[in-house]
Amino acid sequence: MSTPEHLFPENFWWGSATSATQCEGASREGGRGPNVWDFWHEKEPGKFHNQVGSCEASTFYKNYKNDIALMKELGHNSFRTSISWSRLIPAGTGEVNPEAVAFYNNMIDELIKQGIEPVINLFHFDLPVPLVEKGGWESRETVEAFAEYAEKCFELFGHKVNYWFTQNEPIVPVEAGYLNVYHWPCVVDFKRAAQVAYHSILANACAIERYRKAGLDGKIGIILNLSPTYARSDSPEDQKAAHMADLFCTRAFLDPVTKGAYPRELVELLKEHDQLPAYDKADLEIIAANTIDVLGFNYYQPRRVKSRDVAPAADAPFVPENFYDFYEMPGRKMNEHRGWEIYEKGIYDTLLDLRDNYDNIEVYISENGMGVEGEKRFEVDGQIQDDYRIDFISDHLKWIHKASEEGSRVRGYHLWTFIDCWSWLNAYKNRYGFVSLDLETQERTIKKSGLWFRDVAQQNGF
Ligand code: BGP
Repeated sequence: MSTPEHLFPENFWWGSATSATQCEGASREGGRGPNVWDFWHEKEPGKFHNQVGSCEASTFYKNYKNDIALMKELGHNSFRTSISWSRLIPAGTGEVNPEAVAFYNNMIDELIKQGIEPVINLFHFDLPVPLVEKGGWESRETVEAFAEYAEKCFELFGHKVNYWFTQNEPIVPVEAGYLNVYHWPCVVDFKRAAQVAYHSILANACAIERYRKAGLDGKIGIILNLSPTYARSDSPEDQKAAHMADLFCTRAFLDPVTKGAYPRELVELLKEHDQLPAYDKADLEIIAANTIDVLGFNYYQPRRVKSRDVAPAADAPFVPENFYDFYEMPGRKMNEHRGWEIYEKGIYDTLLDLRDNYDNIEVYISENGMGVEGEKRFEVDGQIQDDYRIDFISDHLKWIHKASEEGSRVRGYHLWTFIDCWSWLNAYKNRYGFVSLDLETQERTIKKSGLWFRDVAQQNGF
């Protein structure tokens, strides 16, 4: 093999990511309690693509051994999944389910046995129903419940897991649930959204505090979906719009977890508009004292904005989009299946932002990927020829490599996802995996991109 043109730092993580609800299945087995997705699917199946819920997902709960062997075959040295809160503690608080303890122990042991670093996340949009019924993340009680759940996970698995993440994309339950009406509870209410956002950030800090108290010597962080914000033009109005979008969508999450405090400007703005969430001084101290060791950075698309053409009416409800409008750049490259722009350089711009403005925090790409509908049409001799995915990944890796050469402490790349998995409202519409899944038979078949990635991992570059 020739030396790769893009050689990555030693011990770079090559792998993929998924989450419990999206891959495990067996949602009514092994003593698992229902989570918000089970509850919502039962109520309104029509909201989900082809009415398919996560009940069976991609059967990782039963097939984890074979799936981990497959990961090994594809050169993975690391893999991220989450623990299902409602599997481990079905009522959200209190009693621990022994079958879940056995499953997660076996799964983690199997990864270690195969030489794959287990990267474990604690919360990926999947609140247990008893907590949903008590107000979900709007309630301070959920923060406490989460801290207890996290502590239990550290106690059970902390001696063998070196990398922990508290949450995946905390902005999603906030935006999708309380502003944009596409996750439960589907309301538009900024003040409630702000409460949920604040409680998620506080819960992250409380879990970190418990981790450090446990005296474990691994690393702990959070996973954020950071979309770099680009203004339509250099005009002061467009620049201001970009600044505001960045403040609400990025800095409102990134600053408290890395610097221990919210941007002053955001606090003042919410105060002025009477939108501050309820908070407690002692809790702010917990946030200040418990910042992350490592950041997971999910990257799919940039955020492009412009100034609003029309100012919001004086009595319009307070929402972030009162301060900016989204902008579709002419000629942009799109993944039409998902409706997301593809802009590879965005990953580099964010890595440099982290290098320059966030103390060059250790970071890894915890998700990046391309969902495609109807991949079957690309099948030749039983294998999906997903050259578009190979191009997508290598185009992003080039920018990651450049950022690394320029001093970013980027330490890994995980594709979303390993085996095609269930995706929230889109269920199985778009396929993201290195490995395709036959929904009838559950048969797994490696795609062309999986084999290509194995070579990249083996050469530590391409
Ligand atoms: C991220 C989530 C994942 C995954 C991915 C793809 O935001 O962390 O859970 O689903 O996006 O998005 P989607 O499934 O909506 O196509």
